[in-house]
Amino acid sequence: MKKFSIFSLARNALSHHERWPEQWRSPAPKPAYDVVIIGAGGHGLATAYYLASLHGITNVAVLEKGWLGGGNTGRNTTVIRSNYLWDESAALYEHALKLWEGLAQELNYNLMFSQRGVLNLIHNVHDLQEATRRVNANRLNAVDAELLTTEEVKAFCPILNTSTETRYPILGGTLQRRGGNARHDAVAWGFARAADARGVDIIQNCEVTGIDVNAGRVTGVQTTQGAIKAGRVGIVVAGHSSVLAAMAGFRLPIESHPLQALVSEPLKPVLHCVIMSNGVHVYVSQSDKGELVIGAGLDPPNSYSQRGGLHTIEDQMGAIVELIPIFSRVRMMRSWAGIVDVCPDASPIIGKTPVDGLFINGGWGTGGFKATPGSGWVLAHTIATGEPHPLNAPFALDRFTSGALIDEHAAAAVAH
Ligand code: FAD
Ligand code: PYC
Repeated sequence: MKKFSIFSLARNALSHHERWPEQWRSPAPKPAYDVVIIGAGGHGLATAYYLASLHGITNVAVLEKGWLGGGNTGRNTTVIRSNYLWDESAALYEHALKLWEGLAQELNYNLMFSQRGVLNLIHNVHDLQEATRRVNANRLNAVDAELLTTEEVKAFCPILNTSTETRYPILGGTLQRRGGNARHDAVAWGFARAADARGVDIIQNCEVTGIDVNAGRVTGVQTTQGAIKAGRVGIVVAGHSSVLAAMAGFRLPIESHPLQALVSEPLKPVLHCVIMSNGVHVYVSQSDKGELVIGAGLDPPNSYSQRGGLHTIEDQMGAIVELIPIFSRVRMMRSWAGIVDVCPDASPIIGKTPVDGLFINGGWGTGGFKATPGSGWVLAHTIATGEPHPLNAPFALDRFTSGALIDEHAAAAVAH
């Protein structure tokens, strides 16, 4: 058996992957589906998977203008946590975290989910007050959260510079031990394979160019591969939510910005947790390949270009070297950006739209990766039943007219 495996490995290595079975089909679109999901990021694919697996709705197409997982899902820095302030958010993100905890097994796919702990640093009195309040709120919501002193921060992550001589000294931190990372591409691939296996058509290189509405009801979409009819359509396009909403004739309170990240050359294991600092606007973790994965705040201009300015990266490099001086001679390998859609209260919109049968899931800003399974789960419920689940009801679009905002700017953290 061992011999066979080695030969098989060698054959596959030399065969340019010729004999590798495809993990999902590449079907041509049918003229009509029960449900069309626009956007094959993690959220769109998870929605399709849960429609099929939990609600028995399998006549579903997921339409993707590029390649699946090529948007923010494949560009994000993979921080997963559920330590949000308000009850509504804690419930939603904690639901997602619980799904993450069983997801690799459920999808039978190695998501490299690693609960290595997320440490948020405190640098000033305001940070300390906000952190204390949020740790207390988290505990009331059964979300694990700890408030650490400077000494406890140092003991948990010894490479941090806790000197009082720095520009923004570390006064403490909050720790969510169940937080961590997952392999972003694998999340898209795992959901895609599982949705495809249940009959969902995933159609790549298929851009939606129009949304058909008749008498206030959605009837289908126009695409670069032709018209497709559907009585229920979900818009799940991250940074392009406003563009798709405009096609259906309504506006969203969303601004789109580039968000950048970069990775270093690979290093031996040196950082075992995720470090985030709102105060100095930087966060870092180490991937299983050894690269430091580093991110910063939003690039301020509104833009649909998937790249940002060098000055943002320069600032984050300065911040990281102050926090972790041993990184000062590490070379950076590549940088990139995604487009994130930001709501005024830094919380997502998940639910109905002014058009009957048309649903939206967007506005996750800089923090939607962590919600991927939970987000798909609640949107699938909403599309299947026509009504929001209690978990996503507070995140309706009409909160911007009712005033019931869910202000998570502090928890959305470093990037806002
Ligand atoms: P996407 O993966 O972007 O999927 C949307 C898809 O829609 C895309 O593939 C796009 O091509 C497609 N699409 C758009 N328009 C059309 C159209 N007209 N027709 C067909 N398809 C269309 N979140 C965290 O929780 N933790 C993090 O650490 C984190 N770090 C981040 C770092 C960076 C640099 C960035 C950019 C984002 C980060 N995020 C993070 C945010 C997170 O990536 C997103 O909130 C999340 O991935 C959104 O998932 P999605 O499936 O909705 O979007
Ligand atoms: O939401 O935790 C987060 C996050 C980290 C980096 C970008 N977003």
